[in-house]
Amino acid sequence: MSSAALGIHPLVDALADRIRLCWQDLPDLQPLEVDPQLEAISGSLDGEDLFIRNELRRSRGLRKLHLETARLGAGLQILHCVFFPDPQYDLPVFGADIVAGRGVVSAAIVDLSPVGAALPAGVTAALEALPPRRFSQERDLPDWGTIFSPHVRFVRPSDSAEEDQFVALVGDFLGVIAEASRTVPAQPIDHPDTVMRHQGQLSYCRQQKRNDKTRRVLEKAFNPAWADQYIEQLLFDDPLPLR
Ligand code: BLA
Repeated sequence: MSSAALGIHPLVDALADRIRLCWQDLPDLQPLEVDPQLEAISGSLDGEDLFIRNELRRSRGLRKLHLETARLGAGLQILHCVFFPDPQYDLPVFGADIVAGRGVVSAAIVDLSPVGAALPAGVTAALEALPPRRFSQERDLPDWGTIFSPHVRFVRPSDSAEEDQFVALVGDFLGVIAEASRTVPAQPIDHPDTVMRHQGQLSYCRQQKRNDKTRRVLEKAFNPAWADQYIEQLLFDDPLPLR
């Protein structure tokens, strides 16, 4: 069956394809095991079926590449993607989230988020050199959104041209992190900068877990204990302790 027939919003589909394509550009791309119970999940919410698919990889400097696509009945589609850096590398967190309902995308967000005081200088320079991309409707960040960089884009794409722009924008950001991860040196595990980036990533995960909207969907579709475990272990798991 086609994606349209399955009720997948074309933006969710196009963006998932673009992200999978960009994975191929990452240095030393490797598989990362997904708990078989979490690879394809079914639940139900308000009498509608919920399907979730999880794909994981890792690559040089990035401890976990996660792409989640979810569909709830005919009404709600979600794309969630986070690349978590290995704290030994001076790399930002890549994050993207799209929430679409009944043919309309209500939220489309993408960022390269710092895990230190600011983004690495090379990443900032690369972001500043990107082509301008305009959207007619910008959205305000929630109060937990202090983790995002000054380059974050949070928009409601108003038509298919703006949806295409958003896919291109995500491609731009993925190109920046791919290039940075090819060239960034590894630092020792006990280096003060590694320790700081580890702390920064813990804080990124802590703030993301304050997004009640994600939790509410998962709690209603499954149950609070399941949602909690899913958020803690798959969506925003903490980086391993530095011994
Ligand atoms: C918003 N996220 C939302 C919304 C829903 C979800 C229903 C509200 C839509 C809206 O405000 O229009 C739901 N998102 C989910 C679910 C998953 C998910 C169930 O990812 C399951 C995996 N969220 C992220 C990441 C970012 C993110 C990585 O997971 C950013 C990099 C951002 N989502 C984000 C933001 C909002 C949002 C900023 C708006 C929150 C608000 O306005 O309060």
